[in-house]
Amino acid sequence: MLTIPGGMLAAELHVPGDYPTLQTALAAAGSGTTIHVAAGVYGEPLVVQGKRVIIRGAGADLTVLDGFGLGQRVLEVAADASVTLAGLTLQNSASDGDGGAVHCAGELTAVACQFSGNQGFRGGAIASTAGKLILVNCAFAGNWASSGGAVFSAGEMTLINSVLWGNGAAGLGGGVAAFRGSVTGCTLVDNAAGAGGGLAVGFGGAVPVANSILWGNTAAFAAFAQLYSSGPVTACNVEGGWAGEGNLDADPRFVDRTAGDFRLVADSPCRNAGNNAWVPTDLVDLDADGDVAEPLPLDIEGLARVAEDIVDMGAHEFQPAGPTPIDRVRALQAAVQDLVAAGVRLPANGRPLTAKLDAVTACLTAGDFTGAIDALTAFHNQVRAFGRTGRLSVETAAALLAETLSLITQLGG
Ligand SMILES: [Ca+2]
Ligand SMILES: [Ca+2]
Repeated sequence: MLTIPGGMLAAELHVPGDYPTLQTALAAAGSGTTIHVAAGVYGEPLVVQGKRVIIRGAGADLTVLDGFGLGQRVLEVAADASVTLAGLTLQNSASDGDGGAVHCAGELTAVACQFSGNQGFRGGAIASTAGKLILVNCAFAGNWASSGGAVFSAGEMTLINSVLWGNGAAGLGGGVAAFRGSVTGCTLVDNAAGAGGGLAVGFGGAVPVANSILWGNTAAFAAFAQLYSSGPVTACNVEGGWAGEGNLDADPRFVDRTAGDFRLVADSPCRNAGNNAWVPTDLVDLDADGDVAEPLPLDIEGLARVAEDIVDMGAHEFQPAGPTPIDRVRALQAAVQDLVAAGVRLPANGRPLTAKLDAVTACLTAGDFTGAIDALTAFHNQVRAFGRTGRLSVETAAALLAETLSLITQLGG
């Protein structure tokens, strides 16, 4: 039990450990409770009223809240309630009303959740009718509604780092229909609608869309196949093109679109084509470091959100391979120079070491890996000699030797 401001106790409950069902745990939970739901498939219609709760699964692949196609939605959030869903899948849920899986009149946050095969009137997966909706690192696939195939939001919606794939709506917004808020770092592919196959946003208010990919979406109104919006669209890859700073119209080159793998290949035009000014803040503290004001640190896979200094378009950041051999030699040079600058007394200001590293760089630049390995071996022996004679401390020599041997291994030595 942790004490939180106001003297309340933030309790932790476990299902099925403490309570056999989610319903009974929710009924017993005080405001501020986190309910941990073990791996498994759960089929109970849930209602949350008058409290703030966190429902945390074991991971979206493991903990499933299933509607079993019975025509009852999985979760109802009352106007006086706030619910956070994390690490869950909500699937096969349906309702004649708004929100096939979740209807929210209060506040809803979903982090690292999947929503699939849900169906509702407005919002096949989620309808937020008045309150606040925050969606981070979520995936929506195969949801259907009259408008807002996956998500319908009449209130404030913040949609971040999420994938919307193969959702559909008869009217507006095959992926999402939203009145207010923002969309950043999302991938919307192969959704379909009457208008706004991927997104339909704004309706008079401006909903900025940034750092996102809208590709392969379709609509009866072909001019609005990807997007139906009067708001700013910045640093997005939109099939067919869209006006706005930094926008592209180029095949995004996903790893495997037909399999729903929307990671970028190395030569994707979306790599390093986003705008860092649009990276949102870490509202939900994805990295659990207590800092919610920092720029979002992670992408939808939990990898670095900004790699290679510039954010990518879409929910997935391309992760470069490790440093090149030349980068590693430069780092060794810098380490030697730092030692000299710090007053470590080496002959000729460390020239016996740096000259050997210069030879390594020359060989690498010429493509001579055998020569590079020989020069690295010479550097290795010189470091070891300086370690033996006490010119380098044991720790410093060991660190340099370890990096040198690792680099020799990288070069095939
Ligand atoms: Ca990048
Ligand atoms: Ca954080």
